[in-house]
Amino acid sequence: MLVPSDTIAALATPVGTSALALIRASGPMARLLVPALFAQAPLPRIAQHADYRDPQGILIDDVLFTFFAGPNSFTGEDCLEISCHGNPFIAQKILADLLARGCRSADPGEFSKRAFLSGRLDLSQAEAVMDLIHARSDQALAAANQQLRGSLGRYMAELTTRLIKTLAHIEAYIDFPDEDLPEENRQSINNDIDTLISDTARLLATSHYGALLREGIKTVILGEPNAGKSSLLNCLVGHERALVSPEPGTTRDYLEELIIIGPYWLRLIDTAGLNLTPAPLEQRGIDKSLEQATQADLFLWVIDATHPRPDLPSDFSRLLTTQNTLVVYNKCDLPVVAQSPLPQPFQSVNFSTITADGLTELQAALVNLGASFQVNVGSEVIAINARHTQALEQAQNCLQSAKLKLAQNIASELLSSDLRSALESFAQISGKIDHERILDELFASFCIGK
Ligand SMILES: Nc1nc2c(ncn2[C@@H]2O[C@H](COP(=O)(O)OP(=O)(O)OP(=O)(O)O)[C@@H](O)[C@H]2O)c(=O)[nH]1
Ligand SMILES: [Mg+2]
Repeated sequence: MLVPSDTIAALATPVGTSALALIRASGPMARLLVPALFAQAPLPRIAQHADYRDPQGILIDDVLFTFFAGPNSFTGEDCLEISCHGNPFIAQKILADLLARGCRSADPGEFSKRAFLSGRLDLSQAEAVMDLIHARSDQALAAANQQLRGSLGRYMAELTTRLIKTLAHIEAYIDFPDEDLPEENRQSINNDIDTLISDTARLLATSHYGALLREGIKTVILGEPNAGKSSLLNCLVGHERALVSPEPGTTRDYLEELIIIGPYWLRLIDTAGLNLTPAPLEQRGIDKSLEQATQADLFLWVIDATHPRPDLPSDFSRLLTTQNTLVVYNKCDLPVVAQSPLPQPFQSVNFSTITADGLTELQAALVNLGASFQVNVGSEVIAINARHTQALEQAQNCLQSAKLKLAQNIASELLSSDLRSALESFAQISGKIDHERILDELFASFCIGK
């Protein structure tokens, strides 16, 4: 892979007024910039105080700069980090000066791409940097941190070693076309492929959890009109996000809010009340509720406990399971009536959005439901992303096809070709394969300065 020879520079902190801003440069010029800008020697990993002056000698700001000598830097190259006062005007002036001195403006994700190209990070670790920046919950943070420390890379390295061994086993026979694979070898190769398939499947099972950590657990609040769904959303969000009124049919269109519950990030969706005999406008609201419900991970079914509960329309009730539903008996601050048994043994809590009684129980029940999505792979929290999922699915198809060929006693060459394709798909995850397009696509989704 081509190792870059130019020096890139970018603002690493958001544009806006803040206490400090950080500008960084990476590449061969970083070492030369220190004496040129600050008349000091580039001492690695020591923060130094200096005046930043433009080429005419006019003071821009007093700054703190740190030089990192490659390969002991994030990118693996010589790097210079400059902390200035967090005024976007100052930060832009410093950046413009660095560009005028020969640096190039960094593309999105280019610092991480260089870290990958120099072998400091594998591809899954570079992606974890992005996950870390976007993590909004303890679980997302834990998964990103473990991936950054190489959890997925290690798992893939182990699978890859085993696959190479199996491949070598088969290829040993290709050189002797007259000899069939002996039966006992066929058995052991079959077992090896089986365990590779099941270990790949264990990783694939974390895909849904990965999506939940990155996008939030989609939690739809549903129930009859006036049950207190919007009040529940407001209660969980902590402010008046949704309109509430004693009139049934207040919420016509769904609305969405993100909240943190325990270690999870929930995408909470308030929906229009489900009336079994709706007027035409109400029906449109209910159609939208159904659209949301069909994509939901969790449901909060709100029941007004002051009167006997109506049934849910069947389109909705068939989506509810004991694993994905929490029933909220609301308005428990008022006199309540006995309720008919629920259609399934759902977990339930008694609640009042007025007094917030039951809030702790409700949050604990949501955390419990959230935990059911987590799939542990050994002791590690692994939560793969869509790119990993695609590569692993390809690998699984190839392994399945190899298994079939083995069973049908098809030539070893074809068997080994399937296993080689599986190997390539494995290699895509850590990026140990030369594939410029994948890299460009992947790093383009990063932010500038990262
Ligand atoms: N006493 C009492 N009243 C509540 C409680 N929760 C909601 N309410 C009242 O019930 C009425 C309806 O509340 P909403 O939150 O608008 O109900 P909704 O389910 O969103 O209603 P729609 O959007 O019309 O389907 C309002 O007058 C609320 O103040 C509660 O826990 N106790
Ligand atoms: Mg409402």
